[in-house]
Amino acid sequence: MIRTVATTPYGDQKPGTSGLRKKVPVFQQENYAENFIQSVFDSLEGFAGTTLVIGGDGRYHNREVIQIAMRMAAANGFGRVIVGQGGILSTPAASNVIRKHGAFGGLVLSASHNPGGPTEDFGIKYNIGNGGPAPERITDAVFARSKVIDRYLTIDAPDIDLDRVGTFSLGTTTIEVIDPVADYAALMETLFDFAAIRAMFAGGFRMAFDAMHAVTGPYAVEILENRLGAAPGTVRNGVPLPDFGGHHPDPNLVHAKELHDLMMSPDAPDFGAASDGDGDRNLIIGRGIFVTPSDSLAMLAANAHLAPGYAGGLKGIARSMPTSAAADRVAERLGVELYETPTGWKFFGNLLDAGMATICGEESAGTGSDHVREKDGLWAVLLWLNILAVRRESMKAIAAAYWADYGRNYYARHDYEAVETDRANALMAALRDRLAALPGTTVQGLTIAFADDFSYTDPVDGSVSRNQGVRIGFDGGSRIVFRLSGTGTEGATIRVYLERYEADPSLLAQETPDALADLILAADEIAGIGRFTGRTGPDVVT
Ligand code: G16
Repeated sequence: MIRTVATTPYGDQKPGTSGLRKKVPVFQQENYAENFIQSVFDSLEGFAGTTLVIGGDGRYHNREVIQIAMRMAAANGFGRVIVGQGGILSTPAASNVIRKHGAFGGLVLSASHNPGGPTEDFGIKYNIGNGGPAPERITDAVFARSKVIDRYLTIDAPDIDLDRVGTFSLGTTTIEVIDPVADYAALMETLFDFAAIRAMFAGGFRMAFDAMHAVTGPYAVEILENRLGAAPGTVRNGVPLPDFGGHHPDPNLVHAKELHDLMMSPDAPDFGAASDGDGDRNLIIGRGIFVTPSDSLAMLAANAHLAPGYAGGLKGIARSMPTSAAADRVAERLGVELYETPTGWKFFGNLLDAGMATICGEESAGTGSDHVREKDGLWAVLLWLNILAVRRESMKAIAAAYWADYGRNYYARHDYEAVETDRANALMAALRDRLAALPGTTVQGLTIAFADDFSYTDPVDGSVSRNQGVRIGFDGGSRIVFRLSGTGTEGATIRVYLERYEADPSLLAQETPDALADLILAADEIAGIGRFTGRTGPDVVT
């Protein structure tokens, strides 16, 4: 029986870089999740009788919200809901299921790389029919609706058994509980040379994959160990846990330190990788070498033709603005267009749909292609494995050859986390005020060539996104970018992105902090980070 339930709005349901992310107790407030989900449905048109995909990364509160969402989808008139067994679907797998099954859209329940647990983070994101995150015109409409919402629709029915694959009913709506891994693994087999990778593992190639007790565990075990023959135990921390084992499921050098230390040890495996809470990010480490996400994007783009799915070449490459310019040189060499977008995977969707780009990437450990409309952690790992299997060289050798050929973009991101929002806003406002005066001035011996606030005009639909981050460019190609994160749930996170291009062959093997030393000092001098935040250094360096 469909029921209309009266509710009152919350004022804080503005989707950020990637959906609505809040602490679990916020989501546990009366009707909080219901309000947001109904606001999503109220912002969509023409979905009666169509299919909605629902899945999440298995974090704390996932199962509860999935039951709520299924009931509301049924009450709002969806004809079919496809949900992953156990409530699980990695973000790229959800994107694939939406596309493969011709769904109207999907709800992805995740706070990605943020920690999980009763007092940690939860999130809800709506993806459209192309499988990608909703564009701003929809997320703006959702926020507007959430501010005035006065009722939601649900249905009185017992919980669906999410642990059993099968078909169930909620009122007149069909609920299909599917194996979350099968469709995704099948897609990967179409893109990569599984036989070559299998032969490499059979030849003694060793790998460590850290699933961080998050959603990629079952995917990685099935693909790497079962289908590709990697040794049992290759996948570590492979059982998804609601609190990710108490860890932060962010595959960077801070939170995947164990993997990093292993890969730098004398007995390191040949290849190391990790993925995040919802499986869309990746960390790539070769024996004795860490490759930044920006470099990984460039190296993957330069070698993608070695994988069957990309043998025909790339249509274009897209990267987010703060991502290093390494991929730009690959695009130039390939004679294809390079697109620079604001931070947020949603900005790649139009380019991919229009066939203008094949490979996309972000400094925040996200890489992907036109096979889905989300970034895809395991995809990046498999493309690397495919390249290694064909080239039969170590990652270290591949990276060194790449830098010798293209030059190296030394790169780091410094994060100042949980800064008081007012202070962070004041820092950015002061910086924006000074933009016009900066060009031509010298800081730490570096001359500022340009200073602006990044604005993006989507080449497909003409939509404009302003204030996407302050860029300070120096003579010689070095760059500092300042922006506030759109994914945090506590105060503000100031991100400072530092980049220096080096083509001198004798300077390609420096330690990154040394190569960036003058830029790090310049960043503080230009933005007054210490003065505004009272901090003496960043909380996280990636
Ligand atoms: C999300 C977005 C990414 C973005 C990242 C960081 O990733 O999908 O496109 O690069 O957030 O954003 P911010 O710098 O605003 O925190 P994820 O993996 O959290 O979904």
